[in-house]
Amino acid sequence: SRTINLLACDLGASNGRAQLARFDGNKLKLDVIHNFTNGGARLNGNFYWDILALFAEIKQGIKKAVKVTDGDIHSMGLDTWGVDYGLLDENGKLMSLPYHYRDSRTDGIPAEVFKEIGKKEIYQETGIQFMQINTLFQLYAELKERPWILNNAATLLFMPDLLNYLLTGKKYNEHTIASTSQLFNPLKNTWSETIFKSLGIPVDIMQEVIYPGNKIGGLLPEVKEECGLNNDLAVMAVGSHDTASAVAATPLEDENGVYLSSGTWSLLGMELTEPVINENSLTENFTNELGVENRVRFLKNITGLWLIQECKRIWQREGRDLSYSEISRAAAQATPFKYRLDPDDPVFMKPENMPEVIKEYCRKTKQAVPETIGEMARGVYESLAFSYDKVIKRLEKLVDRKIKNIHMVGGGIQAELLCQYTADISKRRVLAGPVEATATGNVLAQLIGLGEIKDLKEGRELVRNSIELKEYLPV
Ligand code: LFR
Repeated sequence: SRTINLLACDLGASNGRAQLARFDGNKLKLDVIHNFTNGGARLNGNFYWDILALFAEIKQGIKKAVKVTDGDIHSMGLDTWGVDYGLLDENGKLMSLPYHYRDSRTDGIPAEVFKEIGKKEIYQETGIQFMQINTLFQLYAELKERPWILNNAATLLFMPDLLNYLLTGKKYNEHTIASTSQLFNPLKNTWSETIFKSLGIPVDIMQEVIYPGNKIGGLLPEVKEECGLNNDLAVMAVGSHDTASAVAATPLEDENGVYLSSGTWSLLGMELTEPVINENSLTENFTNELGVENRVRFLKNITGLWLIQECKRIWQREGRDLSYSEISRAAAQATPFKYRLDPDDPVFMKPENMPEVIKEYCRKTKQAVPETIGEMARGVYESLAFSYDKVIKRLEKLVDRKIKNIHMVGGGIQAELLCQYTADISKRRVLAGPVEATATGNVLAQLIGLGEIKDLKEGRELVRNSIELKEYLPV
Protein backbone atom coordinates (compact mmCIF):
# COMPACT_ATOMS: atom_id res chain seq x y z
CA SER A 1 0.00 0.00 0.00
CA ARG A 2 0.98 3.59 -0.49
CA THR A 3 2.74 5.51 2.26
CA ILE A 4 2.16 9.19 2.70
CA ASN A 5 4.59 11.60 4.32
CA LEU A 6 3.66 14.51 6.49
CA LEU A 7 5.66 17.02 8.44
CA ALA A 8 4.93 18.26 11.95
CA CYS A 9 6.80 21.18 13.53
CA ASP A 10 6.39 21.54 17.26
CA LEU A 11 7.94 24.41 19.18
CA GLY A 12 8.19 23.60 22.87
CA ALA A 13 9.97 25.39 25.67
CA SER A 14 12.74 22.84 26.02
CA ASN A 15 13.29 22.54 22.28
CA GLY A 16 11.75 22.67 18.84
CA ARG A 17 11.46 19.71 16.52
CA ALA A 18 10.49 18.89 13.00
CA GLN A 19 9.17 15.36 12.70
CA LEU A 20 8.50 13.36 9.61
CA ALA A 21 5.43 11.16 9.86
CA ARG A 22 4.79 8.20 7.59
CA PHE A 23 1.29 6.79 7.35
CA ASP A 24 0.79 3.49 5.53
CA GLY A 25 -2.96 3.27 6.00
CA ASN A 26 -2.54 1.18 9.11
CA LYS A 27 0.21 2.58 11.26
CA LEU A 28 1.78 5.92 11.91
CA LYS A 29 5.49 6.29 12.44
CA LEU A 30 7.23 9.49 13.47
CA ASP A 31 10.90 10.41 13.26
CA VAL A 32 12.59 13.53 14.49
CA ILE A 33 14.49 14.89 11.54
CA HIS A 34 15.47 18.26 12.93
CA ASN A 35 15.98 19.36 16.50
CA PHE A 36 16.78 22.87 17.69
CA THR A 37 16.87 24.96 20.85
CA ASN A 38 14.07 27.35 21.71
CA GLY A 39 15.24 29.04 24.88
CA GLY A 40 13.99 32.51 24.00
CA ALA A 41 16.06 35.67 23.76
CA ARG A 42 16.93 38.13 26.53
CA LEU A 43 17.38 41.71 25.34
CA ASN A 44 17.58 44.82 27.52
CA GLY A 45 15.83 43.18 30.42
CA ASN A 46 12.99 41.69 28.40
CA PHE A 47 12.35 38.17 27.22
CA TYR A 48 11.31 37.48 23.63
CA TRP A 49 10.82 34.79 21.02
CA ASP A 50 13.88 34.43 18.83
CA ILE A 51 11.62 34.57 15.81
CA LEU A 52 14.33 34.95 13.17
CA ALA A 53 16.27 31.93 14.39
CA LEU A 54 13.11 29.85 14.72
CA PHE A 55 11.90 30.65 11.25
CA ALA A 56 15.29 29.61 9.89
CA GLU A 57 15.11 26.36 11.88
CA ILE A 58 11.64 25.57 10.55
CA LYS A 59 12.86 26.03 7.00
CA GLN A 60 15.81 23.82 7.86
CA GLY A 61 13.31 21.18 9.01
CA ILE A 62 11.40 21.43 5.74
CA LYS A 63 14.65 21.20 3.80
CA LYS A 64 15.62 18.01 5.59
CA ALA A 65 12.17 16.54 5.02
CA VAL A 66 12.41 17.37 1.33
CA LYS A 67 15.74 15.61 1.19
CA VAL A 68 14.70 12.34 2.85
CA THR A 69 11.40 12.11 0.93
CA ASP A 70 12.61 13.41 -2.42
CA GLY A 71 10.10 16.20 -2.09
CA ASP A 72 7.17 13.84 -1.61
CA ILE A 73 5.44 15.51 1.36
CA HIS A 74 1.64 15.77 1.46
CA SER A 75 1.31 18.56 3.97
CA MET A 76 2.78 20.17 7.05
CA GLY A 77 1.44 21.58 10.30
CA LEU A 78 2.87 23.75 13.02
CA ASP A 79 2.15 24.05 16.74
CA THR A 80 3.56 26.01 19.67
CA TRP A 81 2.62 26.72 23.24
CA GLY A 82 -0.29 29.05 23.77
CA VAL A 83 -0.87 32.73 24.50
CA ASP A 84 2.04 34.46 22.72
CA TYR A 85 1.53 36.55 19.59
CA GLY A 86 2.98 38.98 17.09
CA LEU A 87 1.45 42.18 15.68
CA LEU A 88 1.57 43.22 12.05
CA ASP A 89 1.10 46.70 10.63
CA GLU A 90 -1.16 47.44 7.69
CA ASN A 91 1.63 46.43 5.30
CA GLY A 92 1.83 43.02 6.88
CA LYS A 93 5.16 43.72 8.58
CA LEU A 94 5.99 42.50 12.06
CA MET A 95 5.91 45.57 14.33
CA SER A 96 8.06 44.35 17.19
CA LEU A 97 9.60 41.24 18.63
CA PRO A 98 7.01 38.85 20.03
CA TYR A 99 7.33 38.57 23.80
CA HIS A 100 7.75 35.31 25.63
CA TYR A 101 5.05 34.75 28.25
CA ARG A 102 7.72 34.43 30.93
CA ASP A 103 8.61 38.10 30.41
CA SER A 104 7.80 40.16 33.50
CA ARG A 105 5.75 42.85 31.79
CA THR A 106 2.55 41.16 33.01
CA ASP A 107 3.56 41.28 36.69
CA GLY A 108 0.76 43.08 38.52
CA ILE A 109 -1.33 43.43 35.35
CA PRO A 110 -4.26 41.14 36.27
CA ALA A 111 -5.21 43.47 39.17
CA GLU A 112 -5.20 46.42 36.73
CA VAL A 113 -7.40 44.56 34.27
CA PHE A 114 -9.92 43.60 36.97
CA LYS A 115 -10.52 47.33 37.54
CA GLU A 116 -11.77 47.57 33.95
CA ILE A 117 -13.73 44.32 33.83
CA GLY A 118 -14.55 41.91 36.63
CA LYS A 119 -12.99 38.53 36.98
CA LYS A 120 -16.36 36.86 36.93
CA GLU A 121 -17.39 38.56 33.74
CA ILE A 122 -14.16 37.59 32.00
CA TYR A 123 -14.71 34.00 33.05
CA GLN A 124 -18.31 33.97 31.92
CA GLU A 125 -17.23 35.34 28.56
CA THR A 126 -14.31 32.98 28.00
CA GLY A 127 -14.34 30.05 30.43
CA ILE A 128 -10.56 30.39 30.57
CA GLN A 129 -8.48 29.96 33.71
CA PHE A 130 -6.73 33.03 35.07
CA MET A 131 -3.02 33.07 34.48
CA GLN A 132 -1.09 36.29 34.16
CA ILE A 133 0.54 34.92 31.00
CA ASN A 134 -2.75 34.95 29.05
CA THR A 135 -2.87 37.03 25.88
CA LEU A 136 -5.53 39.18 27.50
CA PHE A 137 -3.06 40.36 30.16
CA GLN A 138 -0.17 40.59 27.73
CA LEU A 139 -2.19 42.86 25.46
CA TYR A 140 -3.22 45.08 28.32
CA ALA A 141 0.40 45.37 29.44
CA GLU A 142 1.34 46.23 25.88
CA LEU A 143 -1.38 48.86 25.65
CA LYS A 144 -0.19 50.56 28.85
CA GLU A 145 3.50 50.37 28.06
CA ARG A 146 3.69 50.89 24.30
CA PRO A 147 0.27 52.11 23.12
CA TRP A 148 1.66 53.26 19.76
CA ILE A 149 2.14 49.66 18.73
CA LEU A 150 -1.35 48.36 19.40
CA ASN A 151 -2.91 51.59 18.19
CA ASN A 152 -1.29 51.12 14.79
CA ALA A 153 -1.58 47.36 14.55
CA ALA A 154 -3.67 45.85 11.78
CA THR A 155 -3.32 42.18 12.63
CA LEU A 156 -2.75 39.97 15.63
CA LEU A 157 -1.39 36.53 14.91
CA PHE A 158 -0.73 33.95 17.60
CA MET A 159 2.71 32.40 17.27
CA PRO A 160 1.75 29.42 15.11
CA ASP A 161 -0.41 31.76 13.00
CA LEU A 162 2.56 34.09 12.62
CA LEU A 163 4.91 31.32 11.54
CA ASN A 164 2.28 30.01 9.12
CA TYR A 165 1.98 33.52 7.73
CA LEU A 166 5.73 33.76 7.22
CA LEU A 167 5.56 30.45 5.34
CA THR A 168 2.47 31.12 3.24
CA GLY A 169 1.57 34.82 3.34
CA LYS A 170 -1.91 33.90 4.68
CA LYS A 171 -3.30 35.44 7.84
CA TYR A 172 -5.62 33.39 10.04
CA ASN A 173 -6.19 32.75 13.73
CA GLU A 174 -6.42 29.04 14.35
CA HIS A 175 -9.34 28.02 16.56
CA THR A 176 -7.58 26.11 19.38
CA ILE A 177 -4.86 28.70 19.90
CA ALA A 178 -7.45 31.49 19.73
CA SER A 179 -9.42 29.96 22.56
CA THR A 180 -6.59 29.81 25.08
CA SER A 181 -5.92 33.57 24.74
CA GLN A 182 -8.86 34.46 27.05
CA LEU A 183 -10.23 36.71 24.30
CA PHE A 184 -12.54 34.18 22.69
CA ASN A 185 -16.05 33.21 23.71
CA PRO A 186 -16.50 29.43 23.38
CA LEU A 187 -20.28 29.60 23.72
CA LYS A 188 -20.71 32.11 20.91
CA ASN A 189 -17.67 30.71 19.12
CA THR A 190 -16.31 34.14 18.35
CA TRP A 191 -14.14 36.89 19.85
CA SER A 192 -15.48 38.40 23.06
CA GLU A 193 -16.51 41.91 22.01
CA THR A 194 -17.15 42.67 25.69
CA ILE A 195 -13.55 42.04 26.64
CA PHE A 196 -12.05 43.94 23.73
CA LYS A 197 -14.35 46.90 24.41
CA SER A 198 -13.73 46.99 28.16
CA LEU A 199 -9.98 47.05 27.68
CA GLY A 200 -9.89 49.40 24.71
CA ILE A 201 -8.25 46.86 22.44
CA PRO A 202 -9.43 47.00 18.83
CA VAL A 203 -11.20 43.76 17.97
CA ASP A 204 -10.56 44.26 14.27
CA ILE A 205 -6.95 43.14 14.70
CA MET A 206 -8.32 39.62 15.02
CA GLN A 207 -8.44 37.48 11.90
CA GLU A 208 -10.77 34.97 10.39
CA VAL A 209 -10.74 31.80 12.48
CA ILE A 210 -9.49 28.66 10.77
CA TYR A 211 -10.15 25.13 12.05
CA PRO A 212 -7.76 22.18 12.31
CA GLY A 213 -7.77 20.13 9.13
CA ASN A 214 -8.20 23.07 6.77
CA LYS A 215 -5.60 24.25 4.35
CA ILE A 216 -3.96 27.58 5.15
CA GLY A 217 -2.05 27.90 1.90
CA GLY A 218 0.94 26.75 -0.06
CA LEU A 219 4.53 27.69 0.75
CA LEU A 220 5.62 31.05 -0.65
CA PRO A 221 7.82 30.72 -3.75
CA GLU A 222 10.85 32.15 -1.91
CA VAL A 223 10.43 29.60 0.90
CA LYS A 224 10.07 26.74 -1.57
CA GLU A 225 13.19 27.80 -3.32
CA GLU A 226 15.14 28.07 -0.10
CA CYS A 227 13.99 24.60 0.95
CA GLY A 228 14.85 23.01 -2.37
CA LEU A 229 11.25 22.11 -3.10
CA ASN A 230 9.88 21.99 -6.64
CA ASN A 231 6.30 20.86 -6.03
CA ASP A 232 3.73 22.47 -3.77
CA LEU A 233 3.48 21.82 -0.06
CA ALA A 234 0.21 22.56 1.72
CA VAL A 235 0.46 24.18 5.12
CA MET A 236 -2.51 22.92 7.12
CA ALA A 237 -4.20 24.27 10.21
CA VAL A 238 -3.79 21.72 13.01
CA GLY A 239 -4.47 21.91 16.71
CA SER A 240 -1.83 24.61 16.66
CA HIS A 241 -1.99 24.99 20.43
CA ASP A 242 0.42 22.20 21.43
CA THR A 243 -1.88 21.00 24.20
CA ALA A 244 -4.78 20.67 21.75
CA SER A 245 -2.62 18.44 19.59
CA ALA A 246 -1.38 16.43 22.57
CA VAL A 247 -4.93 15.76 23.73
CA ALA A 248 -6.03 14.86 20.21
CA ALA A 249 -3.44 12.08 20.22
CA THR A 250 -4.30 10.78 23.68
CA PRO A 251 -5.88 7.32 23.34
CA LEU A 252 -8.70 7.99 25.80
CA GLU A 253 -10.89 4.93 26.22
CA ASP A 254 -14.03 6.16 27.90
CA GLU A 255 -15.59 8.89 30.01
CA ASN A 256 -13.66 7.90 33.11
CA GLY A 257 -10.25 8.72 31.78
CA VAL A 258 -8.26 11.91 32.16
CA TYR A 259 -5.32 13.08 30.13
CA LEU A 260 -2.19 14.41 31.70
CA SER A 261 -0.03 16.04 29.09
CA SER A 262 3.37 16.16 30.66
CA GLY A 263 5.98 18.60 29.44
CA THR A 264 7.12 22.00 30.65
CA TRP A 265 3.59 22.26 32.00
CA SER A 266 1.36 19.44 33.21
CA LEU A 267 -2.09 19.81 31.71
CA LEU A 268 -4.59 17.66 33.48
CA GLY A 269 -8.20 17.35 32.47
CA MET A 270 -11.04 15.78 30.60
CA GLU A 271 -12.40 16.02 27.14
CA LEU A 272 -15.97 17.31 27.11
CA THR A 273 -18.45 18.30 24.44
CA GLU A 274 -19.69 21.45 26.19
CA PRO A 275 -17.85 24.05 28.29
CA VAL A 276 -18.34 23.98 32.06
CA ILE A 277 -18.56 27.61 33.12
CA ASN A 278 -19.94 28.10 36.61
CA GLU A 279 -19.10 29.38 40.10
CA ASN A 280 -17.25 26.21 40.98
CA SER A 281 -15.15 26.00 37.86
CA LEU A 282 -14.26 29.66 38.35
CA THR A 283 -13.30 29.09 41.99
CA GLU A 284 -11.19 26.09 41.06
CA ASN A 285 -9.78 28.06 38.12
CA PHE A 286 -10.43 25.33 35.54
CA THR A 287 -10.17 26.23 31.90
CA ASN A 288 -12.36 25.42 28.89
CA GLU A 289 -9.96 25.46 25.99
CA LEU A 290 -11.15 24.36 22.61
CA GLY A 291 -9.72 21.31 20.96
CA VAL A 292 -9.53 19.48 17.68
CA GLU A 293 -12.97 18.52 16.37
CA ASN A 294 -14.56 21.18 18.55
CA ARG A 295 -14.03 19.28 21.76
CA VAL A 296 -13.64 21.16 25.01
CA ARG A 297 -10.44 20.63 26.94
CA PHE A 298 -11.64 21.10 30.47
CA LEU A 299 -8.37 21.18 32.34
CA LYS A 300 -6.05 22.84 34.73
CA ASN A 301 -2.46 23.94 34.29
CA ILE A 302 -0.02 22.63 36.83
CA THR A 303 3.58 23.73 36.68
CA GLY A 304 5.28 20.65 35.32
CA LEU A 305 8.77 19.61 34.36
CA TRP A 306 9.72 23.25 34.10
CA LEU A 307 10.96 22.75 37.65
CA ILE A 308 13.34 19.98 36.54
CA GLN A 309 14.25 21.65 33.22
CA GLU A 310 15.33 24.79 35.03
CA CYS A 311 17.29 22.84 37.66
CA LYS A 312 19.01 20.94 34.87
CA ARG A 313 19.97 24.19 33.16
CA ILE A 314 21.56 25.56 36.34
CA TRP A 315 23.28 22.26 37.23
CA GLN A 316 24.70 22.17 33.74
CA ARG A 317 26.02 25.70 34.12
CA GLU A 318 27.70 24.58 37.32
CA GLY A 319 29.39 21.73 35.49
CA ARG A 320 27.02 18.99 36.64
CA ASP A 321 25.74 17.92 33.25
CA LEU A 322 23.25 15.12 33.90
CA SER A 323 20.76 13.69 31.41
CA TYR A 324 17.08 13.44 32.34
CA SER A 325 17.39 9.71 32.89
CA GLU A 326 20.39 10.22 35.18
CA ILE A 327 18.38 12.77 37.14
CA SER A 328 15.52 10.32 37.39
CA ARG A 329 17.84 7.54 38.60
CA ALA A 330 19.31 9.83 41.24
CA ALA A 331 15.79 10.65 42.42
CA ALA A 332 14.93 6.97 42.74
CA GLN A 333 17.76 6.58 45.24
CA ALA A 334 16.78 9.52 47.44
CA THR A 335 14.67 9.17 50.59
CA PRO A 336 10.93 9.25 49.85
CA PHE A 337 8.49 11.89 51.05
CA LYS A 338 11.02 14.27 52.53
CA TYR A 339 10.27 17.43 50.58
CA ARG A 340 7.01 18.84 49.37
CA LEU A 341 6.49 21.90 47.22
CA ASP A 342 3.51 23.58 45.69
CA PRO A 343 4.61 23.55 42.03
CA ASP A 344 2.29 26.46 41.30
CA ASP A 345 3.75 28.82 43.85
CA PRO A 346 4.58 32.01 41.90
CA VAL A 347 8.21 31.83 43.07
CA PHE A 348 8.76 29.03 40.56
CA MET A 349 7.39 30.91 37.56
CA LYS A 350 10.57 32.53 36.25
CA PRO A 351 13.41 32.32 38.75
CA GLU A 352 17.03 33.05 37.88
CA ASN A 353 18.22 30.01 39.76
CA MET A 354 15.65 27.25 40.30
CA PRO A 355 17.67 25.01 42.68
CA GLU A 356 18.28 28.00 44.97
CA VAL A 357 14.61 28.96 44.90
CA ILE A 358 13.60 25.39 45.76
CA LYS A 359 15.98 25.36 48.71
CA GLU A 360 14.73 28.75 49.87
CA TYR A 361 11.13 27.50 49.58
CA CYS A 362 11.93 24.48 51.75
CA ARG A 363 13.65 26.66 54.35
CA LYS A 364 10.69 29.06 54.44
CA THR A 365 8.19 26.23 54.79
CA LYS A 366 10.26 24.70 57.62
CA GLN A 367 11.22 21.52 55.81
CA ALA A 368 14.55 19.80 55.40
CA VAL A 369 16.55 21.38 52.59
CA PRO A 370 17.39 19.19 49.57
CA GLU A 371 21.10 19.30 48.82
CA THR A 372 21.78 16.66 46.18
CA ILE A 373 20.38 16.42 42.68
CA GLY A 374 18.58 13.22 43.63
CA GLU A 375 16.94 14.78 46.67
CA MET A 376 15.79 17.79 44.76
CA ALA A 377 14.44 15.82 41.81
CA ARG A 378 12.65 13.40 44.11
CA GLY A 379 11.01 16.30 45.92
CA VAL A 380 9.83 17.73 42.61
CA TYR A 381 8.49 14.47 41.18
CA GLU A 382 6.62 13.59 44.35
CA SER A 383 5.20 17.09 44.65
CA LEU A 384 3.95 16.93 41.07
CA ALA A 385 2.24 13.60 41.74
CA PHE A 386 0.56 15.07 44.83
CA SER A 387 -0.65 18.00 42.76
CA TYR A 388 -2.07 15.66 40.12
CA ASP A 389 -3.97 13.77 42.78
CA LYS A 390 -5.41 16.97 44.19
CA VAL A 391 -6.51 18.21 40.78
CA ILE A 392 -8.10 14.85 39.90
CA LYS A 393 -10.20 14.97 43.06
CA ARG A 394 -11.39 18.48 42.24
CA LEU A 395 -12.15 17.46 38.69
CA GLU A 396 -14.24 14.51 39.87
CA LYS A 397 -16.39 16.94 41.84
CA LEU A 398 -16.68 19.48 39.05
CA VAL A 399 -17.86 17.01 36.42
CA ASP A 400 -19.42 14.50 38.80
CA ARG A 401 -17.60 11.47 37.44
CA LYS A 402 -15.33 8.85 38.92
CA ILE A 403 -11.90 8.92 37.38
CA LYS A 404 -10.22 5.56 36.96
CA ASN A 405 -7.53 5.96 34.37
CA ILE A 406 -4.87 8.57 33.90
CA HIS A 407 -3.47 8.81 30.38
CA MET A 408 -0.04 10.35 30.64
CA VAL A 409 1.40 11.62 27.36
CA GLY A 410 4.31 13.76 26.24
CA GLY A 411 8.02 13.95 26.90
CA GLY A 412 7.52 13.85 30.66
CA ILE A 413 6.52 10.19 30.62
CA GLN A 414 10.14 9.33 29.98
CA ALA A 415 10.54 10.01 33.69
CA GLU A 416 9.15 6.62 34.63
CA LEU A 417 9.40 7.56 38.27
CA LEU A 418 6.89 10.33 37.75
CA CYS A 419 4.44 7.90 36.14
CA GLN A 420 4.84 5.42 38.97
CA TYR A 421 4.49 8.07 41.70
CA THR A 422 1.39 9.34 39.95
CA ALA A 423 -0.15 5.86 40.05
CA ASP A 424 0.93 5.31 43.67
CA ILE A 425 -0.16 8.63 45.08
CA SER A 426 -3.46 8.87 43.18
CA LYS A 427 -4.17 5.14 43.58
CA ARG A 428 -5.22 4.99 39.97
CA ARG A 429 -4.10 3.18 36.85
CA VAL A 430 -1.71 5.13 34.67
CA LEU A 431 -1.43 4.43 30.96
CA ALA A 432 1.58 6.14 29.47
CA GLY A 433 1.95 6.99 25.80
CA PRO A 434 2.49 8.39 23.28
CA VAL A 435 5.67 10.26 24.19
CA GLU A 436 5.30 12.21 20.96
CA ALA A 437 1.72 13.15 21.64
CA THR A 438 1.91 16.71 20.36
CA ALA A 439 3.53 15.88 17.02
CA THR A 440 1.19 12.90 16.66
CA GLY A 441 -1.89 15.06 17.24
CA ASN A 442 -0.55 17.61 14.80
CA VAL A 443 -0.29 14.84 12.18
CA LEU A 444 -3.75 13.44 12.99
CA ALA A 445 -5.38 16.78 12.19
CA GLN A 446 -3.57 16.79 8.85
CA LEU A 447 -4.69 13.22 8.12
CA ILE A 448 -8.28 14.13 8.90
CA GLY A 449 -8.00 17.18 6.64
CA LEU A 450 -6.56 15.09 3.83
CA GLY A 451 -9.41 12.60 4.20
CA GLU A 452 -6.98 9.79 5.08
CA ILE A 453 -8.74 9.13 8.36
CA LYS A 454 -12.29 9.98 9.24
CA ASP A 455 -12.17 11.66 12.60
CA LEU A 456 -10.53 11.90 15.99
CA LYS A 457 -11.93 8.55 17.04
CA GLU A 458 -10.22 6.87 14.13
CA GLY A 459 -7.11 8.90 14.88
CA ARG A 460 -6.94 7.57 18.41
CA GLU A 461 -7.38 4.02 17.14
CA LEU A 462 -4.47 4.68 14.84
CA VAL A 463 -2.42 5.79 17.84
CA ARG A 464 -3.32 2.59 19.71
CA ASN A 465 -2.30 0.58 16.64
CA SER A 466 0.98 2.36 16.26
CA ILE A 467 2.49 2.41 19.72
CA GLU A 468 2.67 0.34 22.87
CA LEU A 469 1.13 1.95 25.94
CA LYS A 470 2.91 1.35 29.22
CA GLU A 471 0.80 0.53 32.25
CA TYR A 472 1.64 1.59 35.80
CA LEU A 473 -0.45 0.20 38.62
CA PRO A 474 -0.44 1.68 42.11
CA VAL A 475 1.66 -0.15 44.65
C1 LFR B 1 1.85 23.87 27.16
C2 LFR B 1 1.10 25.18 27.07
C3 LFR B 1 -0.12 25.22 27.93
C4 LFR B 1 -0.28 26.69 28.10
C5 LFR B 1 1.12 27.11 28.35
C6 LFR B 1 1.46 28.50 28.02
O1 LFR B 1 3.00 23.89 26.38
O2 LFR B 1 0.75 25.47 25.74
O3 LFR B 1 -1.25 24.59 27.38
O4 LFR B 1 -1.16 27.04 29.10
O5 LFR B 1 1.90 26.22 27.55
O6 LFR B 1 1.15 28.77 26.70
